[in-house]
Amino acid sequence: MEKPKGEASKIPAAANPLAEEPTKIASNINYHANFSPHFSPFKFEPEQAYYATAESVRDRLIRNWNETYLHFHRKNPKQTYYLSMEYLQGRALTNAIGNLNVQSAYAEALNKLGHELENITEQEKDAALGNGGLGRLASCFLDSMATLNLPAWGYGLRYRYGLFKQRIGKDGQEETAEDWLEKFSPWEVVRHDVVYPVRFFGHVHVNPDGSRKWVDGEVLQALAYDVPIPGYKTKNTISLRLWDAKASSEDFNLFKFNDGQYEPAAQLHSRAQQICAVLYPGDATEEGKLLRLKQQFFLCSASLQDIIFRFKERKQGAELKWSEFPTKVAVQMNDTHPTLAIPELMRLLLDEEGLGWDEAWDVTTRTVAYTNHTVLPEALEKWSQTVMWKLLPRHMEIIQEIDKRFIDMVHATRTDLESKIPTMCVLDNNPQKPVVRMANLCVVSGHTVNGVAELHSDILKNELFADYVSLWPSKFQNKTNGITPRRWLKFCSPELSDIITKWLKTDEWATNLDLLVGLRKLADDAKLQEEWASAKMANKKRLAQYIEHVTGVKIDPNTLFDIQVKRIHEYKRQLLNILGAIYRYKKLKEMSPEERKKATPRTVMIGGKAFATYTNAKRIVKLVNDVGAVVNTDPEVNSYLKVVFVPNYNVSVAELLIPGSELSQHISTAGMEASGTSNMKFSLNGCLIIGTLDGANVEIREEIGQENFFLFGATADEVPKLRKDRENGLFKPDPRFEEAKKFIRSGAFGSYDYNPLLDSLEGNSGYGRADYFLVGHDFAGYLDAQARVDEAYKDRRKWLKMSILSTAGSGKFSSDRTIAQYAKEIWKIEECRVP
Ligand code: B1H
Repeated sequence: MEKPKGEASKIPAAANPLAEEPTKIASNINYHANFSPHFSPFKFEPEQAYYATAESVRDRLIRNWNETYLHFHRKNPKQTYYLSMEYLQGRALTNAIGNLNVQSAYAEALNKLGHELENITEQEKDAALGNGGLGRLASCFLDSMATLNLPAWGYGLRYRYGLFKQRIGKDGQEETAEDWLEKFSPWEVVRHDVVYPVRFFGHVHVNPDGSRKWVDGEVLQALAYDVPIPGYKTKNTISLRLWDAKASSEDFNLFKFNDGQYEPAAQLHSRAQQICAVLYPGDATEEGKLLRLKQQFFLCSASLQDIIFRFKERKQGAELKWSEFPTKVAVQMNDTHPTLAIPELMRLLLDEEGLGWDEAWDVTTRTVAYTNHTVLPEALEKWSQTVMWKLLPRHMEIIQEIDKRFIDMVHATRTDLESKIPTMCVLDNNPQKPVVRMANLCVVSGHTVNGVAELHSDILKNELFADYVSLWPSKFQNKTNGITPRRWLKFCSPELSDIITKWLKTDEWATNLDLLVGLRKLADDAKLQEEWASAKMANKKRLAQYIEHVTGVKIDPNTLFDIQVKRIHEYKRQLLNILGAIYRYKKLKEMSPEERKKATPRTVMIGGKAFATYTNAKRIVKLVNDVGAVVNTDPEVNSYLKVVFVPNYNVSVAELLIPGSELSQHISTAGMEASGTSNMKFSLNGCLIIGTLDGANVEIREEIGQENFFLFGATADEVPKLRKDRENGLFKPDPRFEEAKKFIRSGAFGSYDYNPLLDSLEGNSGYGRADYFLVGHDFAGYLDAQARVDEAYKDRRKWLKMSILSTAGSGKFSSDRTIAQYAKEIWKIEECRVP
C-alpha cells in the first residue's frame, strides 16, 4: 500500500489545518464553515459552529487515523476485531478535543469566533447505537484499545435510528425515533471502496465433487462507514467500522418503475433499508425476529469478509497459510448477538477458500472468543431452527455438523457426561419448538468464554456452563468490566479532576487509574475535603439547573442527591427505590414540624428507559412520575424530599448526573446483574453506593472498603431458597413494606391502576411466581441501610472522607485494566504504537 498523499507535514505552515494556535484553529473552523458548507451561507449560529468545529477536529483525527492504519498495515501484528451489535458512543467532540489535548486552544479559538466551547458541544446529538451497559461497555473498550495502542478495531451496524427518545406524557413513557443522522454525523467517513455482498435465503448447491455452495436468494451490499476512535495522548486512532446495507443499481427495475410500479421496482432497495433502520426491531412478531436475525448475520458476514480480505492483503504476496490466521486475527463476540460469526467463518473457509472441515474448525476455534453478559434465561438467545433453515440454510448445515461432532466427542471421550448431552448440545430438537442455542454454540466453538465480574463468572462456571467446565477447565475466565476514566471523570468533571491532579501532583492517573490510591492518605485532610466539597457543589448546581430545565422541578443543591439511573427492569428494582421513597414521604407527613427538621433532606432522582413492550417497567416509570407530582408540590414535605424522574437518560445526561450525585443506588436482586458499570462511574466520581452484593458491587466494596459502602439484602446463594420460601407461604413481610404498598393502593398518587404492579410483589408475578425479585424480602434491609445513609450524611466531614475514599478505591475499574487483561489473557495481542 502506498503512503497516503497530502500528508500534513508537507503542507505549508500557513495553510496547515493542524496548527495548534487558537488563531489558526479559528481560521480553520471558519474555513469549514465557508467551504464545507451544510447550511445557508453567512449563518454561524451555535449549530453551524458545532459542525465547523467538529470538522476542524476531524481533520486532526484523520491524520492520526491514516498513520495508524498504515502503521498497523506495515507491522502486521495480530489484531483484535470486536464484534458488537451495540455501541453507545454518546457525543464525540469533547472526547476528541480532550484526547488530542487541544481543549484550551479550541475554547480560545471559539471565543474569537463569538462562541463558547461548552455551548457548542451541547449541539451534538448522542450516537445511541446501543441499549445500555453492554453497548456503553463496547464504547469504553474502544477508547481503551486506542489509548493502550492496541491493534484493534470495532465492527457494528450503522442504525439509522438509535435507541428511542423517551418523553413523559400523561400516561407515562412515550417513545419517538432518535434521529441522530437527521442532519449528518461529522464523525463518520463513508468508504465507497469497502463493499461486500451479503446473502440471505437461497439454497445449498452440491457440486459433483461433493463441495457445497450457498446460492440464489437475495444479495444485499454492506457498505463501510468508519468512525475514528482517538486514544488519549497518543497518535493511535483506531476504527469503529459500521456497516450500512444497500442494494445495487442492478436491483432497481427501471422497466417496472416506468410502468408505474414504483414499489415493486425498488423492492430490494427497501428491504436493504430495513436492515439498518432501527437498533432493536421489536421481536414480538415473526417479522421482527427475522429482521433481528438478518441484522446479526449482516454484521457477521460483512465483518468476516473484511477481516479475511485484510488478512490476505497484509500477506503482501507471501504464501497464504490459513493455519496462521489465528496468529493474526482475534474475534471477540460481545454476547451471543454476533454468534453467526462462527458458522460464517466456517462457511467462508470451507466453501470459498476450499479448506477441509478439520482445518477450518481448527482455524475458527482458535480465532473466536465469547463474552457472556447475562444469566437471565429470557436474554439467552435461541433462534428458531425453522427460521434459520429458511434464512441461512448453509449455516444450519454447518451448525448441525458442529453439534454432531460435539456429541460424538462426548460419547467417545466422556461417557460420564452423556446424560448431560441434551442440555449441552447446540440444537434443541424439541419437535414443538426446535431452536439453536446460541450460547451453547459459543461455548462449544470459542477458545475462551468470559463473564464480566467475579461473581458473574463464578455463576457461569458453577451454574450456567457448569457441565462444560470439566470438559474444558481452562476455557472459562473472568474479565471484570471497566469504564474509561477520560470520559467518566476527566472530561465530565473537570473541577474534581483538577483537584485530584493537584493533590496527587500528577495527571497520570488518567491513564494509570491505580494512582488514585494516593488519595487515601489524604482523605482526612480538611483542606482537600473543602476543595472536594466545592467541586461536588459546582457539579450539583449544574445538575440542578439541568433538572429544572428539563422537568420544571426546582431542586436544592444543599439536599442529598440520591440517584438511580439505568434501564428500567424489575431485576434492577427501581420499584424498591420508589417504595422506599414512598415510605419516607409517608413518615415525613406523619411527623411534627419539629421532628421533620431532624430529617436529612433528600432529592431522589430516577431515570432510565423501559423497553417499549415491557409493561411492568413502564408502570414503574409512571409510578415514579406520579409520586414526584404529589411529593414535589406538598409544601409540608417538599423541602425534605423531592422525587424527580429524569427523562431520556442517555450518555450525555449521565455525564451531568454522575458528577453531581452523592449517593447512587445499585440494588438489583443478588445474582441477576452480571456486572453493572454505572456503579463504577459513580464510585469514581466520589459518590457513595447503596447496594446489594451483586455483580461488580462486590468488587467495588472490596476496593473502597466495606465501611464506605451501604450494604443490604439477600446474597446470591440465599436467593433460590428465599424464592422457594416465598412460594410456600413462609415469607413474613415487614409491616413497613405492607404500609408502603397500601399507601399506593389508597390512591395517594392518583387514579392510575397500580394493582397489577403491586400484585407482582404478592401473588401474580409475570414470572408466574410471587415477588420473583425479592423486593419484599429486601425491603426492611433497604430502609435500614437508607437510615444509615441519613445518619452518615449529617456528619459532613465523615461523608467527604468516604467520598474521597470511593474515588481513591476506584482504580481497578478502569477499562484500561480490563482491556489489558483481554489483550494478554484472551487475544494475545501486543501494543503497536504509532511513532
Ligand atoms: C447486559 C445485555 C443485553 N447483559 C440483550 N445483557 C440485548 C441483552 O438487545 N438485546 O437483545 C441487549 C443487551 N446487557 C449488561 O451488560 C448487563 O446487564 C450488565 O450487568 C453489564 O454491566 C453489561 C456489560 O457487561
